[in-house]
Amino acid sequence: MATKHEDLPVPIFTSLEPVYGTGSQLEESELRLTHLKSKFIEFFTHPPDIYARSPGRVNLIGEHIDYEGYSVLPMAIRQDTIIAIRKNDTKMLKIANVNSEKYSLCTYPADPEQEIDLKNHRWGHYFICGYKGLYEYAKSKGIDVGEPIGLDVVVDGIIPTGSGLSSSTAFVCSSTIAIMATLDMTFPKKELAQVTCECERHIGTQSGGMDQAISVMAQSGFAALIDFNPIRATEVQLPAGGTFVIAHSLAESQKAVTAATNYNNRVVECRLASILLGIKLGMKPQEAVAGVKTLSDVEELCVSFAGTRGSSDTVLAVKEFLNEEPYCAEDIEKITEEKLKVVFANSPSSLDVLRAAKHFKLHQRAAHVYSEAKRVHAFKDTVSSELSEEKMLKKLGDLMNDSHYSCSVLYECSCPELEELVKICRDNGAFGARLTGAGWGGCAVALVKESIVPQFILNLKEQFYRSRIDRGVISKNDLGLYIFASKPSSGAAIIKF
Ligand code: NG1
Ligand code: MG
Repeated sequence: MATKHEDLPVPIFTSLEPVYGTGSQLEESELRLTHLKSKFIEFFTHPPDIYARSPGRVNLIGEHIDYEGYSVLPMAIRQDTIIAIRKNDTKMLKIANVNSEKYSLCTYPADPEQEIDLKNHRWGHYFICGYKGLYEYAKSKGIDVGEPIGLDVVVDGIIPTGSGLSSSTAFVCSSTIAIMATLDMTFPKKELAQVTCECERHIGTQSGGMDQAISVMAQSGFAALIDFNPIRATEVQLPAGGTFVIAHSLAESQKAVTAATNYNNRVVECRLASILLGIKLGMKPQEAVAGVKTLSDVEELCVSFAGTRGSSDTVLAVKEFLNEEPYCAEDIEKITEEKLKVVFANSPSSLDVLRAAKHFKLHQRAAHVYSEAKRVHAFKDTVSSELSEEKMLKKLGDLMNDSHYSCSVLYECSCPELEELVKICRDNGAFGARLTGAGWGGCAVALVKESIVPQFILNLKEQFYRSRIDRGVISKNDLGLYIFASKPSSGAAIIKF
């Protein structure tokens, strides 16, 4: 049997064409690498040994379900983060950025055991996520990597931050891969996808593995259905007549900073919803508290329940057993027969959530997760169906619209700017539009008929961005960073340039 690409290591290239294609993109990338190299020499007086790049992604459908164990369907975008790296003998990690005005030099000890100071967020922390995570992983596999080494590093990232396009993951993955290559280690891509997911959790978010999986494993020209436990990527060919347009709402979502009230809050709510469902569906409270981690853990119980009503719909159990009114901690503790502080005793970031939360919307969050998980498979099935292209695009658009509604109303991870943007996308002829990534700001993605893309982008510039340029929120010259069409791009690579 042919080896699957996910079983292969991250590719090593000596030229840029296989990564960036031909034409103007290639020229731009060559210039970028030459610039990165000269910056490296400027900072450290010698050139780097190698470069590693990892792309951002846009999630087409399947939002906030990866950490619940459900499959998602993202594609990599061309925008990426490149790390230039070389060993030093100072026992320090010196992390510089080509944009040194915005990101000043960060230094850390070359110590994989160091704690990341989460209360004082610094941009260099994401590199340390990779450094710590990789050493931990090597140790767990019994690989002898010798004394921890110091590193000179320069970062060049072109994914807008806080945009829901995984700038953080591109940074963590390219860092991890650069360090891995410097230490002469190599792992299959699917293993690296898992490792980098664990690396990024050092920043304090209880992330699922979607972003790392697509960033590491993407294949040019294809979106991917990503499954978890174990991680797997299946190529998905998108219909040729449609293009995904990505547009930034210009509301920045700082996920690492707002984790306790936004992202981790939802992870905790999903865990509580799954424990309660487990108990209502027959598990002993103690057993549910100890054993149930995600909504996918109790899916079978929900399906059996639905069966008694002649259905297979998991949402039926949610409707039957979880109240629509928000729960307070005491309501939940009556059912779990355990203090929430005890349930989450091993997770400091969950305890932060408990301190910040007034109530928990378990019905709504579980209804979102179960229905969104189904939409991902409906999307995949539609793409491989025999429908005419027009009908296929329409159906995909409808699924995207339903996903957005669920994110907005049930999961409450939208914001006014995203609502306005999604509406403008639909008013201008998109088959469908939705927020993408964690939400609470960041980008929307719209599925648009290929032939109207230029006009669509012009209309958005006029109807959404013009007033923001006039108010000085962004500069006209930067518009290309905030709205662009994207085809599925290639995954991580090591470059010896
Ligand atoms: P963003 O915030 O777009 O990088 C996050 C998570 C994903 C996934 C989505 C929501 C990280 C690194 N990524 O993405 O795993 O849960 O939100 O679908 O935290
Ligand atoms: Mg992120």
